[in-house]
Amino acid sequence: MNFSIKELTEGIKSSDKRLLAKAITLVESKKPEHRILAEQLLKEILPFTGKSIRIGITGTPGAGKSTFIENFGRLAISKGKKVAVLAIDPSSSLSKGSILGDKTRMEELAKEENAFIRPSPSSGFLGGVANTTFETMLICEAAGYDFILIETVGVGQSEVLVSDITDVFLFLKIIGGGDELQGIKRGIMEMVDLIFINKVDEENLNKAKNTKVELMRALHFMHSKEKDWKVPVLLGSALNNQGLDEVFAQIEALISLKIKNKSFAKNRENQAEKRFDYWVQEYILQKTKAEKDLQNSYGFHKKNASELKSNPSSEAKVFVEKLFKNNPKN
Ligand SMILES: Nc1nc2c(ncn2[C@@H]2O[C@H](COP(=O)(O)OP(=O)(O)OP(=O)(O)O)[C@@H](O)[C@H]2O)c(=O)[nH]1
Ligand SMILES: [Mg+2]
Repeated sequence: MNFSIKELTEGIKSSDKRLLAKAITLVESKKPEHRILAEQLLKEILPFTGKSIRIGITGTPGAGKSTFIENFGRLAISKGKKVAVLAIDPSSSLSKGSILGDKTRMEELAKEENAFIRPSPSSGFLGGVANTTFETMLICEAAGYDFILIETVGVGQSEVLVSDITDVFLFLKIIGGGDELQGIKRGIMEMVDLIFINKVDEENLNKAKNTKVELMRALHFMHSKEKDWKVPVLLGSALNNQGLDEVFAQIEALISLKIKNKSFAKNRENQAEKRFDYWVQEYILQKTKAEKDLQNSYGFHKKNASELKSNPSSEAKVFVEKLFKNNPKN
């Protein structure tokens, strides 16, 4: 690394995009020596974090998430906000990332002085990806970004990961034929704070309204995530800048309500606890792998698991019990 922690800290605080990118690369690194530096850096910037609104954006491939972020981001900038865009892509380690393609779709936003766009990490297992995205978000906050927009890519677990690190979860829906709700996992409906039906124009306005009715009916049976919050279903077009102002207003309304309900801070505390648990597991594993005396035992049990001599979970349990027994303090 060619930069000192002091230089990186100063760079972040002055919102220097080049140093911001370097700092993010550092927290994304899996190398233990980089991790030590990353911890130092995070300690320095922590007092300057926490002030942004963290927004997750999900939706089926092609729903218009990137287009939405581009134009919503520009709208937020026009209202005096600084906007950072991150993407979480659990599949990118296999596909080598589809995000660079997305970046070009955010051309206009990328030109803005007050925007920062960061592609997702290209490696790491699921929990790890969410974790580096969380730390990247802290770095962006310390750099003074007011809105952090996180695009989920693909389907599956990425929604859960993003909702685990955000304050607001937005679902972009497109009008489909037939049964509108088919293909929407119940899990997603339970996570959303706001639904935006995208690609609505004059020709499909009626269909969009039907979709809205069906969504609202489905939402009616859902357990409400936030007290006194009825998930709004909005209609618009990300491409033509229609309905984005309303999204902005609803996000502000939700944040105010969460602050009033005291759930805003509580939610973030819960999220930090999850991050803590993640790191407990990660560091135990790292330390185990680094300790010479443990390597044989670790290798032995891992091999048993890989050969399916016993259930991997049982094998891990035996190993962890050994670990704690060997500790003279226990
Ligand atoms: N007509 C119309 N097209 C739109 C609208 N929003 C997005 N699109 C188009 O839909 C296509 C997909 O948009 P993206 O923003 O790339 O969608 P995405 O959800 O980010 O896609 P992935 O990241 O690949 O999952 C592009 O060709 C957009 O121009 C809209 O409001 N109206
Ligand atoms: Mg996209």
